[in-house]
Amino acid sequence: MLGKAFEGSIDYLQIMDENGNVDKSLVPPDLSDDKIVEMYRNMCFARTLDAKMLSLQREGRAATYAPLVGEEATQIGSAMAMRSNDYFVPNFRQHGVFLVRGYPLENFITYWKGFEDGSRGLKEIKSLDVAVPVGTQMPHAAGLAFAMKYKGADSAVVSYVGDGGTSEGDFYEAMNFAGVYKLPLVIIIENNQWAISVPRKKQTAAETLAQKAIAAGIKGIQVDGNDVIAVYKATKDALANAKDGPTLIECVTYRMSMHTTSDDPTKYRSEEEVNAWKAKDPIKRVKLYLMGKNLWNDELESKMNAEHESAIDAAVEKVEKEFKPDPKSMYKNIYSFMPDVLNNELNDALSENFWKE
Ligand SMILES: Cc1ncc(C[n+]2csc(CCOP(=O)(O)OP(=O)(O)O)c2C)c(N)n1
Ligand SMILES: [Mg+2]
Repeated sequence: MLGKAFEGSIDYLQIMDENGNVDKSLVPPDLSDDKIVEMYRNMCFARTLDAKMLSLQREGRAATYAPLVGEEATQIGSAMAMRSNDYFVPNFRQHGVFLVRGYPLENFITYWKGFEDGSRGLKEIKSLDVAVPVGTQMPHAAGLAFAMKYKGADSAVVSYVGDGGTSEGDFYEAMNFAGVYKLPLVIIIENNQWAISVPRKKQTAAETLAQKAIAAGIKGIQVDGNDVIAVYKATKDALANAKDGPTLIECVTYRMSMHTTSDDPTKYRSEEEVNAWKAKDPIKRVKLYLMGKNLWNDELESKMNAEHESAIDAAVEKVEKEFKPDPKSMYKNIYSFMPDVLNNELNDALSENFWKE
């Protein structure tokens, strides 16, 4: 006989469309208009900070930087749905999540100037370190979720991975493990359509990335990642369900800028594609919504922009004036102890007067 062994489907969620129209029946009850204003402010802050980091890098005042522009709704929507007792496991692009979690701006700037010292303070915001090796954060996230369950803690783990990261073994292993043990893990796929120069369609023949959840036996949903309300709702629902197991949320968004400051996207993608996504800008639609309700205007906008710029400028000035990097610190944060090989290297550098003390 030939029967059906399994049948599955993946829902798609959009609550606010490109013109700022909202499907009220889907808005979470706790999401007041005041909170949407806060979302808007956070998204704008993230974009302003992003532009500043880019210009600092171009002036030689920051290290390699991975811009978030275009991905604000995915980051702010999910971060604002997290509870203070939840853990956050980033890759390397979730600057907006760091901001919402309350990571001090000075630390953020210090880190992206290339100094590990900026990572101090991660414990306070319940975050793991930035993970540049693609996908390696996922088993860490699953392990952390396992620890939460083992301890009976009222906490979940919200982890982030790119569309490219979903092709890594680490991604599957983490999701599989979390499914088997029903761990309190929320996996946000920040599908920005590109993994450096590799397009989304080269990552998998599957129609959605969210359907990978089906194979792991966990919940999965695809969300308009440029819709901050949809991302908020999906994350909140996943967290509410976390005690019963993991959820995979694919946020469909777009990397409007370069992969990092060492990349030139004009070499591999068309202007038409970028322009088509500009029409779906995650910030523009929230502004249209708020203006339509008389909750926002040009005066508030310029006041907000001025406040954001001066807060960022003040933090940059403070870091550049006060932070004195200790070159020896690069040896100190790799192992819990100093292995001979590093110790010898450090001593050689010191004896050769590699750095002025
Ligand atoms: C294991 C590994 N392979 C390759 C790289 C080089 N690399 C850095 S980011 C990146 C693309 C990641 O794409 P995606 O997961 O979609 O995240 P995005 O950068 O788009 O946010 C690659 C290939 C790396 N850092 N680690
Ligand atoms: Mg990507």
